[in-house]
Amino acid sequence: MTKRSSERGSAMLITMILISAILAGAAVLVSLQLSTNKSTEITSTGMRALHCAEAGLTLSRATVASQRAAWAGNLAGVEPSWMSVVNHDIDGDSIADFYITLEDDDDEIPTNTDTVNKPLIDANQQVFLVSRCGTMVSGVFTPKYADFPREVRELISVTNVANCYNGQKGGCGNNNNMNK
Ligand SMILES: [Ca+2]
Ligand SMILES: [Ca+2]
Ligand SMILES: [Ca+2]
Repeated sequence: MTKRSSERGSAMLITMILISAILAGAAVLVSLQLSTNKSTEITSTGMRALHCAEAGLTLSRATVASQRAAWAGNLAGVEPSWMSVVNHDIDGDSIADFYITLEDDDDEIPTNTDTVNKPLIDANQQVFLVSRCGTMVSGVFTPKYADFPREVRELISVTNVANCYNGQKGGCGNNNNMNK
């Protein structure tokens, strides 16, 4: 092999190494861009699902509070029938966007004489309002955004005594507070 052809071989090898490096770099850049786009999309869909569930909370809060007497019998994970007065369609496509249920808090433990929690009986005029983004059809819940079954909850507290607050002596609604 002449010196000249040896130099030509080395130059070609270096060129091929450079081209390979450039191609590899380009591939990494494309892959990074794709994954950035994907994660932006995931974040934005997740946010939409969360906002949808939060809208359910906001729209339902007043109705749930006003139906205090009808909480009983509606603590088993099914949306109360009286929730139908609330418009469930927030984007105007005539399909309900959220599903509301009530869940009792652990109100029999440990302050009352009951030692067993009774999730179907509200003993302290407090329940969780639970809002899920999606639609319930024939007992099957389908999240509005398939991979984002968002759910938000808020403790709703209602008392029968006007202008009463838990910090005052005797508590609120005979629930006995810490003040003596
Ligand atoms: Ca809708
Ligand atoms: Ca209970
Ligand atoms: Ca309760």
